[in-house]
Amino acid sequence: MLSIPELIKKKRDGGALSDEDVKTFIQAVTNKTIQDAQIGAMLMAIWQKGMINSETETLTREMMSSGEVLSWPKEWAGLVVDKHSTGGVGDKVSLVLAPALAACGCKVPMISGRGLAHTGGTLDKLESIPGFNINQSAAQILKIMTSVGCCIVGQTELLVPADRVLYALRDATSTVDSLPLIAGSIISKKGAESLTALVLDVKFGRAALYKDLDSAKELAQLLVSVGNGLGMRTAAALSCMDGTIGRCVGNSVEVMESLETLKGRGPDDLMELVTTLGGVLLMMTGLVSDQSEGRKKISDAVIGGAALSKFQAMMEAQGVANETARSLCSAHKDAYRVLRRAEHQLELEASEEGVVLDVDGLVLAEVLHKLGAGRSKAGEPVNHSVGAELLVSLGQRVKKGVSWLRLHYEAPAPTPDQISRLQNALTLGTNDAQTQQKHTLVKELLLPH
Ligand code: IUR
Repeated sequence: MLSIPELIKKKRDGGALSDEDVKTFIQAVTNKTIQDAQIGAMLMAIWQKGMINSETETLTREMMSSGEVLSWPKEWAGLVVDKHSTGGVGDKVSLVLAPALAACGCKVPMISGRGLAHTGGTLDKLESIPGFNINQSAAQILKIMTSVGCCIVGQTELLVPADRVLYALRDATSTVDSLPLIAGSIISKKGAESLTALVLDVKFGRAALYKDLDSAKELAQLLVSVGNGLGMRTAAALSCMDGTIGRCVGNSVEVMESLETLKGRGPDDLMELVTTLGGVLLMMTGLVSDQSEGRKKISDAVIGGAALSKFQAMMEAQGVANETARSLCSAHKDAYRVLRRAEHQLELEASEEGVVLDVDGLVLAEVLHKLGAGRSKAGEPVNHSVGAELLVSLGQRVKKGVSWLRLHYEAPAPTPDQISRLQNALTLGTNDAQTQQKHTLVKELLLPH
């Protein structure tokens, strides 16, 4: 058996790790017999030299079985589903889709992640709700799945522990955008959920990890192949991530927008992703006969309030006080007072009159990350109240001086340079014709045969 330094050297020099090598590395990560510096070195070697498909599959299997693999009552056969995204800006799809799928009769044991690089993480968003506990044991997950039908939890010491360690260190070592590491991370969590069907939202564009459609497609194909290899029916959507999904970016403000969506007042782009991805999953379970029936069923669950009831029940089952959960889900205008609001707000104004042609989601995400919405060291806390709300829509004509962005911040305050970067994230033009055609985010679906 090779030692850890020998394994790092083998990968660093471009060799393919054997099944035994991968097992040795993942076991050392899980048992904490390896130094963080050695893990970082191996991650960088994998980032630089890549992995052949069979190595990636072994990595994924070993990560999956580094902890418990969940099992379900046999009556749920065919109904256990999930979706996972490669990371976006303002990407709150999981918060709406998990309860919507549960309302349609599916079981959704979603193991999510924290923010990675500039992208937001579902777990960080949920933790802005006072009391929400993302750490749940396998027995508690089964209980919540039985009573509610969905839960959103994190990796723990017992559940995909290898991903918990690698995920945090990838963020800290700039090794997030590696095909085998992404596949290992996402598919190991989904494998541990013992799913019937999985849909992946693979992002491309300015604010995505992979900017061009071709590289994103390569990632989507790898994820689909590793997912199918682990026995899940796996599909993928390629969706554009140039701007923001919806109007809110940041942890607390995204929870508010998710709740607005669950109350039937969601933005079109978010609803497009929720209904498309959900429609594919419902079709894969056989609960509906085609995608359009699936989309309609998901949309009805969101618009009609059934998904909101599931979200409320999920919050209560995951530790949120009944009164808090009820208040967040009520129609009352003060519903969101239980979420902490940042001490300071700053509205940025349009510097000229024009039509909104573009908002750069990457710039927004990077500035918010620096203001505390994301972390630059593993384990660092995030400031849930930091965020931004877009006050204009694409194609809207705005007058000079109109507020287009509301920034929520505490310490540190935005620097003049950050404010000017934000101002430059807005592109105004004179030509409405350029924005006349309605954009759809999902460009391509890779469906199982
Ligand atoms: N989500 C994950 O769980 N893991 C990853 O590597 C990415 C998104 I990128």
